[in-house]
Amino acid sequence: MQLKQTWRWFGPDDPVTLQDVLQTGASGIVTALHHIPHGEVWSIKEIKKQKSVIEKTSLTWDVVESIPVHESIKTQTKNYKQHIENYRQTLLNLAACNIKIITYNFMPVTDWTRTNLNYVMPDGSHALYFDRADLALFDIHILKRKNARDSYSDAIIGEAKKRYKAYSSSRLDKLSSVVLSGIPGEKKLNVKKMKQQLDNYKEITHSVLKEHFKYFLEQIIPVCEEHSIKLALHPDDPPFDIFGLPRIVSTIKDVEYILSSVNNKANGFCFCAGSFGASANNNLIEIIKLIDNRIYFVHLRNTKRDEQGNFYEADHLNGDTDMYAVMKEILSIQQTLNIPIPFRPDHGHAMLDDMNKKNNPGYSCIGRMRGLAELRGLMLGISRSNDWN
Ligand code: DNO
Repeated sequence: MQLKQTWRWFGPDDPVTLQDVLQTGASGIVTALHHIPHGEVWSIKEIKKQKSVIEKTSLTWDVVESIPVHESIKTQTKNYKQHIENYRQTLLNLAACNIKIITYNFMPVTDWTRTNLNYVMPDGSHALYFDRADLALFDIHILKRKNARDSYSDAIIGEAKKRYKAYSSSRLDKLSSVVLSGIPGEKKLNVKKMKQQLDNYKEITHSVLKEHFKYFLEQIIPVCEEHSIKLALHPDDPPFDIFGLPRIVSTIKDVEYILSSVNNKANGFCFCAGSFGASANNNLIEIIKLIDNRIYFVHLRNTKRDEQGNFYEADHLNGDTDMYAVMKEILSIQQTLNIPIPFRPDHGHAMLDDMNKKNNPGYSCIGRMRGLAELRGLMLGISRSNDWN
């Protein structure tokens, strides 16, 4: 059996329409109710509304990405118990609408973070890029985080200072807006708000955050078990601490801890090749083998790193990750199951006609469609040669 081909759609305002999605070859949709503020309950009415828009085509809403975890839950402050209760209610409402694969993450303050959304590739297409010196520049000179220098090597601090002097003010503004850009369609952070949020983490070490995460899981797992909901935890992107904040879903050790801390089938993962793959220390095949049949959703994306730990998002089959090996490993898990695991091409370059349109960064149509087409071919080739059709 093959994996199910899905596509992330940001809702009715997404420049890529559902009709476009049909032409990519995907048959499933991955989406969320982005208009609902973090922490509030998704009502059955709102869920059904989005679902019926999707089902007017032949597509189905297979995966939620994401129900955001409210910051108060991560820091266990203010009304976090109410927010956990709201989360449980949202899970129940989704289950009532028969949507049962839920992606989420536990990254403090920022979700995925990049420093350039238009890195020009040799073929002229645009990719997303993460550059440590640019991040340090933002952190030390724009955000002016206390003790920020402790997070970087002297070489990076020196480079950041040099660039801070050299960049024009519009380039500095652009850098801030990229670092703070967050999820399309959702509220953006600004420097002031980010500072306030960072303050809430003063006492929160890795082990405290792990305890808070475990507590959160313990509160929601019973609902998931009862309603056959599969939680698909997305790893940290990038998979290391940034802004002095603890990140706890970055390495194989983290994965091991999470799987065993609440050892329940509902506690599963979204295996994101791009996020784990951005660290040279991660062996993706070992991570896949460890999570095994608790992989409920898959993001396939490739990255190319340099020695400083900077990386750009490469073509799906052409980066540091051996996508053939990753696909083969996931497909072999698939053969032990009787329902297809959904996967989506994660990100894609802005290319060809994408470049004349407004796009959500990383989520243009043609670039992702190229990724999906390549991955689909790879999947078919592996399946056929192993008689796994
Ligand atoms: C980026 C995405 C992430 C992901 C969330 C999941 O493109 O992969 O933003 O959706 O982290 O909760």
